[in-house]
Parts: sequence; C-alpha cells; structure tokens
Amino acid sequence: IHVDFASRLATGEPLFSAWVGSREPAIAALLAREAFDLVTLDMQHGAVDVDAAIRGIQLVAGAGKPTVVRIPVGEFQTTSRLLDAGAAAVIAPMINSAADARAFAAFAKFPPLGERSWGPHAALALSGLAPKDYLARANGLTQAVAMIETRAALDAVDDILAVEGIDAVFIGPADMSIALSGGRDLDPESAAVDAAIDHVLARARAAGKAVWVYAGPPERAAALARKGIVVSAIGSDTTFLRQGAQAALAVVGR
Ligand code: 3PY
Ligand code: MG
Repeated sequence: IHVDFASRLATGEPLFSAWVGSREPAIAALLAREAFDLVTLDMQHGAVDVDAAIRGIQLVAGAGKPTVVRIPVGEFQTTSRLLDAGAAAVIAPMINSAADARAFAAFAKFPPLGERSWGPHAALALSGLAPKDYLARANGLTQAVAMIETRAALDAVDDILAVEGIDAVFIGPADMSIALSGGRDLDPESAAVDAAIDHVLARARAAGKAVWVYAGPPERAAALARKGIVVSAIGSDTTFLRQGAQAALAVVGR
C-alpha cells in the first residue's frame, strides 16, 4: 500500500480522498470501498482518537486503500505512532513557520532527516518490506504534510517548503478565508483564498513539492485538481450523510 501510494503521488496524477471525522473505523472502511484513492481521518476536528485511527488504518487497508491522518494542532509526537500503525501520510494543521515544520518533520522522518524512533509494527506488514528495507525507504514512502492556513504560514511558505522533511503542503481554505478576512468571513471559495492557493501552488512548484487541499464539494475538488493540486479531499462523512438524508426526505416532502 505504501509503495503504491508513493509511486502514484510521484506521477502527479490527481488523487481524491474521503474525509472522515467519525470515530467508528467501519465508516472509514465503508468509504474506502468506494472509488476514493485514499481515506483521511481527522483527529483535529473529528472524533477520531489515536486508538480509532490505528484501527481505521487496518480496516481501510483491508479495502486496499492508504490512510492519511490529520493530527490535532501541535501534537507532533502522535505522528510517529500513526506512521508506526501504517498511516501513509500525516497532515499537521496550523504550521506557521519553518520551526513548526521542523518540529513536525522530526517525528515523521528517521535520521538523518528527523528523529523518528523505531517501532513500525503494523507499518511493516502494510508496506510489505523487511525491517532494514523499511528503514531505508520509509522517509521516501511516507509523507509529512504541513498545513498552510494562516497569514503567517503564507508569509513563511517558502521557508516551510524548504524544510527537507516536509513532503507537501496542504491548504486549509476555511481557516485561510477567516485569516484573510481578519475574522470577518468564512468563504473557502473566495477570490482571496483562490489567490492564496495560486500563490502556494507556484511556490510549491518552484520548490519541487506537492500541494494538497481540503476541497469540500466534489465540483471544487475537480477544479482544484485541474490547477495541479495532487490530493483533494472531498466530503466529509457527515456531509455525505446529511446530503443523503436531505435528498431522501425531500422525496417524501420533508
Ligand atoms: C480548513 O479549511 O481550514 C481545514 O483545515 C480543512 O479541513
Ligand atoms: Mg483548518
């Protein structure tokens, strides 16, 4: 799973992720059996804790898909546990400086890039690699993804992209819209957010790194993929549930 995900990312083809905040790993596994390329579990705003994420990674792998996990703000040490459990990538929210990016990458990468400690129990089985081969390849196979979603992050984007252990940046358009409007607006598809996305795409291209995004609606995901974003998250699980319920209820006049 890890080898396949890393090589698909390397092609630059757009990939589409389900976005799951539910604690129940069966929900993630259910979505993994749809045509999503990967599943993202959200520990920042969702109900997913480490235990649920570790079990979710296994169930999603059972459906043949890689799992990405977003950690809570600043909980960088959780990164190593999730990678040990077989997460293909970890997303860290609110990375606002090169120092934040380095602190995160330290837990994501084995020496010499970082300080990740050895213990990839489930990851060994999911990667299909022998321990020495996993050590040799893990830094390249697993992704450390830094979220850009504030003014400070936009100002520091070149420094964040330059941190060696950071593989990609992930734009959070909701927080970005709040930041760019001085807290007055929530509009993830505003012109200001679009300009920020274009800027980050250009800087990432110059740095040779990829850009991921939380797209939300599928139409937005398709449009962002056409711009060159490699991973667009669609969803979320609760949105799918509510939209399905509302569509069904509309048929019976509710
Ligand atoms: C944002 O849009 O701010 C995000 O963090 C996406 O989940
Ligand atoms: Mg955010």
